[in-house]
Amino acid sequence: MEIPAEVVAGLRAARHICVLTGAGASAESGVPTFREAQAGLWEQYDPLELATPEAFLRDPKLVWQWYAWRRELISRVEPNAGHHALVELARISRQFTLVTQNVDELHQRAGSEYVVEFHGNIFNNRCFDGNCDVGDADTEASPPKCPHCGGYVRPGVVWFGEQIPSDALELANNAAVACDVFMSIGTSSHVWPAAGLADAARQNGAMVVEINPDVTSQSSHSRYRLAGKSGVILPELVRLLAHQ
Ligand code: BV8
Repeated sequence: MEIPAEVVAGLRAARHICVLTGAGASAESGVPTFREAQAGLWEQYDPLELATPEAFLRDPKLVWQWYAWRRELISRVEPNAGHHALVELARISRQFTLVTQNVDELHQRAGSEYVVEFHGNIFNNRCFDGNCDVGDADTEASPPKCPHCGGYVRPGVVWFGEQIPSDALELANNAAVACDVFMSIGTSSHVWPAAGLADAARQNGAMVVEINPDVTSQSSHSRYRLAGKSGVILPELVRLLAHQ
C-alpha cells in the first residue's frame, strides 16, 4: 500500500489530529470484530442483540457471561503494532485526540495516555439501577449484585439504545470539529453517533483519512482511503513522518 505524500504532509502540518478507532484496530491483536461471528458458544448470538439493556434484563446471567468471556479473551491478547504506532503518532503531534469505540483498553495498554472511551470500558462495572459504588461486589456471581442497593452489577459499557457518556461525546465532538486531520481507523462506520464524527470533521474542513482493508459507508466521503490493515499502515505512516 503506497501512502500518498499528501497524507504525510497533511499530518506533519496538522495543528490537531483526531483519530477514531473501531474494532478493526484490535483485530490483529486477536479480538473478534463486531461484524465477525463470535467464537464457539457465542456464535449463535448476535452482538447487536446481546449488547442491550433489554437483553440484560431478559437474561442477566447470559449477558454477564458473554462479557466475562470477552473480558477473559481480551486479557489474553496484546496491543498490536497499530496501537503502538498511535502512541508514537501522539508523541510527535502538536495536539492529538484519540477517540475509541473499542471497550478493550488496548490503547491504554499500548501506552496511550489520553483515550476518549466513546462506548465505555469492558473492565469497568457499575450498578444497573443507580450510581452506587460497586467496587466491592462479589464478581464471582453471575451477575454480581450491587452491595448497596441489591440491584444487578453490569459492565461499564454503552449498550445500543443508551446515551454516549456526555463527557466523551463533548470531547469527541470538539476534537472532530477542531482538527485539521481526522483518521477513521478500523471501523465500519455503522454505529452512530460515532460514525458521524468523520462527517463533522469534514464539514469543518479537516482532511479525512480512512484506514481499512474493506470499503465502508465512510470511504466515499474520505479524502484518502488507505486500503489495508491498521497494524501495517500505521507503523509505515509513522516511519515516513519520522524520516521525511
Ligand atoms: C445512542 C459497547 C442516543 C458494547 C457498542 C442515529 C443516531 C443515533 C443513534 C442511532 C442512529 N441510528 C441508529 C442508532 C442506534 C444505535 C446504532 O448506531 N445502531 C446501529 C446498529 C445502526 N446507536 C446507539 O444506540 C448509540 N446510542 O445513539 O444514544 C439514542 C438513544 C436511544 C435511541 C436512539 C438514540 C450507542 C451505540 C453504542 C453501542 N455499543 N459497544 C459492547 O462492546 O458490548 S458499539 C460496538 O459495535 C463496538 O463498540 C463498535 O463500536 C461497534 C462495532 O463497530 P466497529 O467498531 O466499526 O466494528 P465493526 O466490526 O463494525 O467493523 C470493523 C471494521 O474494521 C470493518 O470495517 C473491517 O473491515 C475493519 N477491519 C478488520 N480488520 C482490520 C480492519 N481495519 C483495520 N485494520 C484491520 N486489521
